[in-house]
Amino acid sequence: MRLLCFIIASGLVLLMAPAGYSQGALETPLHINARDVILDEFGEVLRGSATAPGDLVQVLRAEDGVIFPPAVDGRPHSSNPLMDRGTAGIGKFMPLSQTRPGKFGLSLGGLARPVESTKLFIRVFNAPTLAEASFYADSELLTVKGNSVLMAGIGRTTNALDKADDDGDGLNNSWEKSYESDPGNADTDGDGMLDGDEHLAGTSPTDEGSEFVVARISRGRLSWKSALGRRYQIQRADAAGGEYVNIGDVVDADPVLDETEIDIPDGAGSGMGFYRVKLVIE
Ligand SMILES: [Ca+2]
Ligand SMILES: [Ca+2]
Ligand SMILES: [Ca+2]
Ligand SMILES: [Ca+2]
Repeated sequence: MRLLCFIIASGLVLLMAPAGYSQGALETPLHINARDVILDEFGEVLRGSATAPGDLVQVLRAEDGVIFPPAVDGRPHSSNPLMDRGTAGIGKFMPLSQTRPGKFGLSLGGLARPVESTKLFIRVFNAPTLAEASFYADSELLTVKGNSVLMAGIGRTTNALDKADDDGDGLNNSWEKSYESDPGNADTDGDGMLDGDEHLAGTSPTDEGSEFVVARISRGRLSWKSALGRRYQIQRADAAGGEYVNIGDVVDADPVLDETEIDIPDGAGSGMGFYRVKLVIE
């Protein structure tokens, strides 16, 4: 009788022990969730759904508590090994009803559950595989503590895997991959504007119809294709081959439309000169 009481008592002690001590006995999986919607380098929500997990998510160990950048091909640094079952996709474990997920949830259970005090972080890529990826983002350093759920803040995948600019056009190799432009040709679409300049202007480096042109002059108003956040300077010349001079102040792009329209400065009317719009690079 005395022995039986002792066994019950020790069982209670085990259950009431701190979570870190009892985690092995309880076998509770470690849950890791994205805190916010994750955006890619273009500001678009990362792709993937509950039924078809998409862009690549990795759980990496930070052995010395240090996060190192990946290699050019996306492989993790040797001090940040991929954890057992530490691969997932955007959309995993998200409710089916969620139409714009951009998040993930994953669980590491059984033998894959990291032990107490393990330091880890989440790395998210802008594509489902390393071969397709060009940009990534890392969460902050996370520490396994009892049974608490780890909430990973990722932000945007704006870290370039390949920062080199092989053709010197101002666009690094990662952006060339994102745009599907040619990393060995400074003006991929041959429209006279360098790939890097097209990136700054918000035009497409792979579409010769997407360049920087005056779209319309009508009744003393000038309109052109513009991109949010860009600033422009209007210039005028008396003849097509003449010298262009700045007229008016620098103009901010229309914040809503993909075109900006203004009164032609200095009261110059249509047909009285040649105009062009220059992107202001600051
Ligand atoms: Ca380039
Ligand atoms: Ca290029
Ligand atoms: Ca071009
Ligand atoms: Ca173009």
